[in-house]
Amino acid sequence: GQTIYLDDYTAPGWLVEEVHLTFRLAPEATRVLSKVRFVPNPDAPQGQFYLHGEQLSLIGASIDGTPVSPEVTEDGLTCDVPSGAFTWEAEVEIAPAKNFALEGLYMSNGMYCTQCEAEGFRKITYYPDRPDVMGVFTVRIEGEAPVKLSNGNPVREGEGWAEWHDPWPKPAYLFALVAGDLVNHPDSFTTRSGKDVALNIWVRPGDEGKCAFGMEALKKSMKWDEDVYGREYDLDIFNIVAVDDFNMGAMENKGLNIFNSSCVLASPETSTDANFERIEAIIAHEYFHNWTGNRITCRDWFQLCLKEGLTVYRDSQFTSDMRSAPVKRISDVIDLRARQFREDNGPLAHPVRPESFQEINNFYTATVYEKGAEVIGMLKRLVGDEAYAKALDLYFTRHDGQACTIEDWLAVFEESTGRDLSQFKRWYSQAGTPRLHVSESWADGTFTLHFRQETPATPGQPDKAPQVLPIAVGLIGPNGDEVQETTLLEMTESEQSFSFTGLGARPVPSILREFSAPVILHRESDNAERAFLLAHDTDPYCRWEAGRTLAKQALMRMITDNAEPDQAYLGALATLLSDETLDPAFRALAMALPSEDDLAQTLFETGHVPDPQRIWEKRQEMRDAMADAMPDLLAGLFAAHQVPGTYQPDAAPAAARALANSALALLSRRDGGERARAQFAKADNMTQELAALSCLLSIDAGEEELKTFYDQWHDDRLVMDKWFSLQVAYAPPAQVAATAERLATHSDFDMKNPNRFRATFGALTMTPAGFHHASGAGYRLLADWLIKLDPLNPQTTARMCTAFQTWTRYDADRQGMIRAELERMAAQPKLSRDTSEMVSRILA
Ligand code: B3K
Ligand code: ZN
Repeated sequence: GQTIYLDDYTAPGWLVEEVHLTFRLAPEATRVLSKVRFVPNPDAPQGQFYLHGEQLSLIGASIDGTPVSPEVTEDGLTCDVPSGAFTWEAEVEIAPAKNFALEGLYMSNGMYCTQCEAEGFRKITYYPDRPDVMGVFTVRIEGEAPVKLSNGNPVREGEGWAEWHDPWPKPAYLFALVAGDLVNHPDSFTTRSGKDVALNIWVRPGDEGKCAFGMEALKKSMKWDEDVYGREYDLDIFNIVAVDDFNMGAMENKGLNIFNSSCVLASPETSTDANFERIEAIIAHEYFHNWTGNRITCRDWFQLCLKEGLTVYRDSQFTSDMRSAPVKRISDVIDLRARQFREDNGPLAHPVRPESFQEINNFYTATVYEKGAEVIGMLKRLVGDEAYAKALDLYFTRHDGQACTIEDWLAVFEESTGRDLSQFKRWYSQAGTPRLHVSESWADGTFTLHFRQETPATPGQPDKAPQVLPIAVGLIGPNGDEVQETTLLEMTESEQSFSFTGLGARPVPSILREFSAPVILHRESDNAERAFLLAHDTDPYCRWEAGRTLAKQALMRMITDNAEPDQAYLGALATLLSDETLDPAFRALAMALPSEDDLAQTLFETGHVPDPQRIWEKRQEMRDAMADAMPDLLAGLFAAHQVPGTYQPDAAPAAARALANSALALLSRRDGGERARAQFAKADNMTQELAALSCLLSIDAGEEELKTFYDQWHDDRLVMDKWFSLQVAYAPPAQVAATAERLATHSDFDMKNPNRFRATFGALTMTPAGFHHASGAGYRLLADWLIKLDPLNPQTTARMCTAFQTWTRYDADRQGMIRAELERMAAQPKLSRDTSEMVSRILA
């Protein structure tokens, strides 16, 4: 494949003033007429006129009304054009009903919809499909569908047609069109300057009852962005559409956000607490893109983190404000370690701003999104809240309407704070997770922390320079009182020491409070000290981390030395769980053991070859030990956190359910599933029903309940996804692959639907003892299905290849089997650019 480099960027020779599009919709033969006003870019040489275009049949083209015969290739066309401004017109034909890649214009359950980011617009018509070309779009839709939507404001409509106009210049990736038999859940919002905005969530008939929660989340997001960032909405109407077949979560098209139905439809009966929280966050995320992404967009796709890192950061601030900030921070750390550290530690490691790619869709990663957000969090910590607000105001005023770079972003911080951010900028260019080693010394009332940072080599980057690390530290005295409140140390060297003077006794340090930098902290410490921090630290993240480290050390000793479950850990956990002053959500998080994947990585890094089966067994043993060590405490927690009355998805009742259900999972290991069965039978919401069913499946029970669940929900697509993934995730390790294989033959399986495919095969890859089973059946099955999916849907196929990114951790047999599967995939004729890039990077 062809590689694109950041350094090769050149400005566009031609700019777009206006675009008029007419769609004559038909499933097999949609005609797209385009009329584009091009003007020479005064700041760049014009060069050869080039328009992107893929899988289009060109019917005809003209320039200023005179027919032309452009030179058409597989991915675009060139044409001789006048030297001044001109009007380009073209008519193309496309077949949305045959588009299973779900990129460009496609159909989902008879409804037309689009997905253009990153480079899907070129599958709709010939166009300069790059984010630094921004035009004002007018769109006419012709067809039988009763509802026809596009970006911006509605202009006119008549029998069989509708016209939309978007006054804000935008790149083609933000274009959207929807047409179908849809019903809406309407509402409205008045902006702080008094403008009325019509709000709609459009869904398939039958789903009307699942829109209210998303609508409330939208209104909260609109208000929050005004209050916190001073950003108002800028059109008369804001539409959200739910689509069943969608490659990702959602898309921020200007004024017409398109959502995977799993990320917007919610009801107590069909959605879990986790679903509700995720929907609220994604609605906010897409809405916040209206300023960070749409009004200010990216110059080129290398700058993706400019909009994604910032928007993830903004949505995490929103969730912290709506729910519990400490719980959100801890959940984000868990997620960052599970997905971003995993990526950073393997063959797919890349900088937050990548420097080259073959297929940009492969770079919508945890590194660009979540590490990109961490970088902004560090920046805010370093400059302070006020300076952050000032820099953001400058960013919005200076760059409104522009396509920008990371340099533009950092410049507003440098100018508004006077800081030199050249070293900080390494966070954007250097891949890999820094390891931060710390040791301590104590003499004459002075306590000193000695830090050393190093970042392991990553593909293409053998040597790493020191980064700017904001390290938030507090000190706790021997009696448990905080003697030094949180202070921010700014580390810039490879090795650096910081002293605290005038102390009466040697303190215990609480380091990396709030997880102030995305690093792996190495600190020699003993169980007694960790238990002390678990009991006394005032920082919730550090407190949780102390417990996690205790659990991890205990599990590591069980795996490597056959040790018994650590009584000190179990005792400390029991103390924490009994503390009624602690948020139940925090206690539920403290109860969760480090994941199998986390343990595998830690084993690998400490010189062991991880055995997935053994990791699974030892975790099970630890869970049994937890159940045995505190039966009364667990039963008490379970009983005390039952939530009476009507289901509410808010943080407080959700936290109570989380704690009760964590207790239930352990209790079920010893009560034969009695409590879980009772909960399943009386559940009136999906959180309780699914938790009970999971508990039963995890103890090899629940056969009956699984059937009941199917009978109850077989008509609900989103709940059926849960039915598929649950069975794979809770099968005994030796049965995981066989279960996924059997489910793929079920009449409700549909490989063309990404949600269903991920429910089945994503569950396989996220069940390590099953996926990595020594038989190799998991690897074979996944490769078989990825080979089948690739010709239909390259994006989802490529994304799921990441299951193999940890392969070099494992033993020679497993490595051999994985390599063989990757090579078998690589050898497929006509493998997509997406998948071939992923496979070759993983194998490299
Ligand atoms: N910007 C989209 C993601 C597009 C992915 C293209 N493969 C959703 C989001 O980040 O909000
Ligand atoms: Zn985004």
